Amino acid sequence: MYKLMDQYLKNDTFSIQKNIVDHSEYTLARSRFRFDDFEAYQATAYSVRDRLIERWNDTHSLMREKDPKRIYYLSMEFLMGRSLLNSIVNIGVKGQYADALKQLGFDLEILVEQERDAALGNGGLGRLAACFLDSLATLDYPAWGYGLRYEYGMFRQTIQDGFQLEHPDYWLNFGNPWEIQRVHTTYPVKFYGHVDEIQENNKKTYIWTPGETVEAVAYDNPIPGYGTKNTINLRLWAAKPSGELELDSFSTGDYVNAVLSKQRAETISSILYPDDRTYQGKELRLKQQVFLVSASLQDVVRRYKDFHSDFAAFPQKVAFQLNDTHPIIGVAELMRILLDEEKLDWVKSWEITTKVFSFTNHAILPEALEKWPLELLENLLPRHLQIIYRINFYFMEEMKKKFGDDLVRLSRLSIIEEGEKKNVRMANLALVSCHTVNGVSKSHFEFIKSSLFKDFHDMWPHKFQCKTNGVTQRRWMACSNPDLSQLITKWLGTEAWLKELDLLLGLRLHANDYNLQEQWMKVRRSNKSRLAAYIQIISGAKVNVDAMFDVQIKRIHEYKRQFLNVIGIIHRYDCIKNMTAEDRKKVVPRVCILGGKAPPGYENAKRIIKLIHAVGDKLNNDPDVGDLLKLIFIPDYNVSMAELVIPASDISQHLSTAGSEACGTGNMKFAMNGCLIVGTKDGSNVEIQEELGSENMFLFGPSAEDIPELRTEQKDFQPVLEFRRVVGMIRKGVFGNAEYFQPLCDTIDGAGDDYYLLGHDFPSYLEAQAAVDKAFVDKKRWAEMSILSTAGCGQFSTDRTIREYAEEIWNVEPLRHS
Ligand code: 26Y
Repeated sequence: MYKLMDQYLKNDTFSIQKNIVDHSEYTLARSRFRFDDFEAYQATAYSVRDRLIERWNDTHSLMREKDPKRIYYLSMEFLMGRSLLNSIVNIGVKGQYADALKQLGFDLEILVEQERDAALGNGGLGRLAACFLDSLATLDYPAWGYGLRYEYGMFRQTIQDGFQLEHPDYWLNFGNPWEIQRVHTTYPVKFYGHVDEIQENNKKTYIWTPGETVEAVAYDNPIPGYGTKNTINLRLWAAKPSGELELDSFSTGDYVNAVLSKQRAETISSILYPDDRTYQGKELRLKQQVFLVSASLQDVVRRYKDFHSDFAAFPQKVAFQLNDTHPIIGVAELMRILLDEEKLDWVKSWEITTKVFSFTNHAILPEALEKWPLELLENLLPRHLQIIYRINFYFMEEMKKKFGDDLVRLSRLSIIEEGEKKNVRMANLALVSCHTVNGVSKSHFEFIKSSLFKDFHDMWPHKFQCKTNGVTQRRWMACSNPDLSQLITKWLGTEAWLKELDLLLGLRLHANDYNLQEQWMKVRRSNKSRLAAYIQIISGAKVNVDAMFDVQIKRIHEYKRQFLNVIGIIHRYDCIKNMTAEDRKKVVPRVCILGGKAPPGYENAKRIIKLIHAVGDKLNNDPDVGDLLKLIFIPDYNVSMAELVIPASDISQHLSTAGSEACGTGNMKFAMNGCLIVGTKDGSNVEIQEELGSENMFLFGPSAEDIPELRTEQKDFQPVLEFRRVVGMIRKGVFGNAEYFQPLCDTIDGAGDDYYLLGHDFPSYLEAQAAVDKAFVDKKRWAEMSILSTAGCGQFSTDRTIREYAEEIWNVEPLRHS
């Protein structure tokens, strides 16, 4: 291996541009950036990649030999983060690489940080897809992920004067050693044009003549499992212009326009859409969805046909999981392929289609459900719209038989939303055509059954399942918290927990053991020092490592209530200011750390970021406060940042108003790493509490069932004095920018109805925070709680989630290498 890397290091093809200015803010900030390190990272990555390709080839051969049922995970987002460390941990060569690099004069830890994050996702939904791939590979499932190779992933966030600025994420600029371009694996994806109906052998046949064809080219990313040879594939599609276009224009002599349309075609896969929760009908986004599913389905059908002469066995060989409704247009696309290209009849095509698709819902807000204007579909996908109409026609006929003239119900069920402007409801299409729909936590499952999709659940309860999310312990413990992982292995006497997370339960036996507690807290402290050093580099602030690190990192959103956190911080500040010197001695010092990106068009989320900075400026520089309270915002939150912050957190906050977070997976990552949770009775917080016990968590506030009534009572509600005082301070300009913060303050008092119930939950939030302070002082008890938190997390591995999907939804078996 030493030789291999040495050879790569000397090889000219891997030398890179020397005048790099902005490789990565993070590495620059750490002041560790050396060109040598970057080259060494690349050499290492290529050498690891060679090993991955070998395993990938073996896996592929085995699949071809055995032809098992395969699972295809279709997702518009895969938030992969970095690959180097994860790959060498999974294939079991981390130690060897670290040694070899040392001999060459490099430090693996530093090289790892040279890699740019593959940020092809917004947040939870995309990261879940990435964790799923890790578990699918580890559990030996014959699986592939399909997604888009966005040239610009999630925007890069910088902060200027406390305001968020968005910059394009040029993550591919320095090459991507983890992908293999398959120049010969391309498929045409068609858009626009018209459909002709012709008679062929006494049968109506539909011929779609597209107005635009874009070629999809495959890029493969090998995903190695942990402790197995199984290496699955993440195939990402990039758009390249189709040759046909050029020919057309060539014949009309319009060379310049040919080149321009070539450029337009390439924009399809150029940018990841930020999730701004309320749905926006953007044509390009729909084109991206079609592009993903059409290329993927053509690829799957081709692979199937290599082994089978007809489609009878298709449902026994193929399962598609749709990550939310984003790829649901795939239903119409598969129907089109079967009807128009494979010449199957409607009944057969529909039977096959409804047996292969299942979908996961991740939404709570009805307004986040995608619906596309009928006109848009008619123009962009004329043949698909015909198919959707026909699906809806048969569905409505069936419903009429069932519900007679209950027109209100029929109109709710219909895939087509009537009205002045008609829409196609993608969730309804999914519910009609998928054999299974699943929620992502117990509470979310109850919600979709009783509210979001009630009509469908009343009719087809058998279609509904609950699959609580998880996270992979390989990335979120073994890679990001190696010292704690080693300690766990030492005390459990095995590293089998990396594949069977339930084994963490064994830590309960030792939670009270002084030796474990001491070692545990020592590791946690050294993780905190690492984070403190980073904070000093980015902000200049020196934080006290023995203070409580109180963290909230996630996308910035009103429903996630970072604002409640800030109001709590201001209140704490205000209390400290008004204390006697004697009382100040009793205050438990805290470093409050926030991080997250606001969707670019979401003004109130951006105001929250500015407020965090404004409050931080004030209290961080107040000599009365000193080390008792600090507020730090970490810019450009992403997967790698989470890997640094999570192992260093004492408490983390998960404050969404009950009934608004579908699941939440950040909380699982924190809890696994021994960080205690302050949270509401929402999403997976509730399930985590069931496992850890309420004595090891700080849950507060109402349950989801109480929320509708509380909302109706809001008109007459008067928040407590402390809450009003804080809001008054913001309004009065104590933190400057009084005018800019007014609209934010209006959402919680005065003009606003405090939809997210910050005022209502504030007293119980303060109680929870007071309980945290009290607990933190008792070091022994805190260490025990922290160990018990990790011990109780066995359920929250995606290994458990994936097994449930495999057994209860996909009906697929592992395929083990001999
Ligand atoms: C329509 C579009 C622009 C869009 C794009 C992304 C809409 C939604 C999303 C992303 C949603 C998402 O990330 N949902 C989160 O899924 C996680 C995994 O299930 C949950 O843990 C989390 O609660 C939920 O907010």
